Amino acid sequence: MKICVIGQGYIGLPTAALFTRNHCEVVGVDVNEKIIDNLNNGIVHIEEPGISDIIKQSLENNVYKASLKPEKADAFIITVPTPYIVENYSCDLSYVITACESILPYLEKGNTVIVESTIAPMSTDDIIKPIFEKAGFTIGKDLYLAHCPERVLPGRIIEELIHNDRIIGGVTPECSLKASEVYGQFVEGELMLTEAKTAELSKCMENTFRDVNIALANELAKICAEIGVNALDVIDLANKHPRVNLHSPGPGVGGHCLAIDPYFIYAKAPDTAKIIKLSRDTNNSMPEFVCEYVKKIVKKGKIAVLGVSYKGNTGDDRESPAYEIISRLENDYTIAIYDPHIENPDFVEFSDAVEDADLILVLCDHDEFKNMDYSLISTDTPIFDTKNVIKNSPDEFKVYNYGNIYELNL
Ligand code: SAJ
Repeated sequence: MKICVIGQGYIGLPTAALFTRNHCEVVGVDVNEKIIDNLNNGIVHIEEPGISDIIKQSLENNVYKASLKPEKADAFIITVPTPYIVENYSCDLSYVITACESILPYLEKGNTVIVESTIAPMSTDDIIKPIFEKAGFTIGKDLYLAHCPERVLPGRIIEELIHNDRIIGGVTPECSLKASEVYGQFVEGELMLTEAKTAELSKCMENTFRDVNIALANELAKICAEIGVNALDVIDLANKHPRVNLHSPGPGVGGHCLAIDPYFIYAKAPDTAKIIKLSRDTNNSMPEFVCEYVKKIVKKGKIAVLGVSYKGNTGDDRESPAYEIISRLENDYTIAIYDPHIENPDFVEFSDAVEDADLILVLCDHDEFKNMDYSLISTDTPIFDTKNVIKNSPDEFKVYNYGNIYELNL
């Protein structure tokens, strides 16, 4: 089977790599000329275990090539970004539409087209399908169209692409069958056949489920701060119930999935998606809440911010709530940022960040913060750990977290 994968990013490249390892020929298409040149020379631009070796081997075996242009193939897989439109939170399909249009000259009867990018419910039926119909194809008869969202954890992408169950949402049942034949080349998890709109909403709801649950945990943290209860103990104890799984409060929700996908649903049904919107608002309110308590701990001086990634042990700071917290504080305080996973000329080393600091503000659960070098920190400097990552601080340090910030109101 020959496959053309449009978009050679975090999902497209590993997907392309796995097809080549399973006896398929792959053309990986991207608009970025440098990425294409590098890939054709075996230089991989994403940091993900295993990919580089597979791509090098596939280049040697002549089963992979990167290109600025699509080619004729049996199946086309679209893995391009879908940002959200800031004014109305709806899903920006422009890259997906451009990608669909770019393959039109190469499409032949009997081909399968799969959109993997996360898209708002109804996008396949209302917007993507007409692109191919206008070009003369009859979906389900001579062209097979499906939405098959990815679900992977960075750092484990290869493993999860192979083993995770996969939603296959065809525009017609024939489309689902054809798309499942494509993924059957390497997926060992279950291929769950459904309609495109169900697949779209399932993907958005997976991330919405987490966002809503995190909002509940964040609301609990606020309630506990107000009424004087240890929120972290409440969560630990409630979670001993076999059917309860309270999530963890934090400084807000970042990343390119949880902080965005719920809006795709909200934008489709704004009068009805009340819990979803309120959860987004609650999570978006956390930076302000963190700053309110920072001000209760220290009125002025230097704050050492530890960690600005949206997620622990990654260098990914997309939509990170840390940046809103910093911009809310920087007028009143001197801010020194340390993040061992992000290279930024404005950031400083740990020792420089904590030296003479009036507050250490932990905004990310990188492993490095579990065991910090406390000898570099003055025992007079309070620590506010918004991710509950610090477990073994020496007794002489005052550590605030969502378990005890209510003390600041007493
Ligand atoms: N967070 C909390 N409290 C928690 C859990 C997370 O505040 O209890 C915060 C994190 O600090 C982070 C944000 O939420 O800022 C998102 O982190 P995450 O690890 O929950 O999610 P993502 O965005 O990295 O990855 C999600 C995953 N989806 C689900 O778990 C349902 C992943 O499986 C998907 O592949 C990915 O979105 C995606 O591509 O959609």
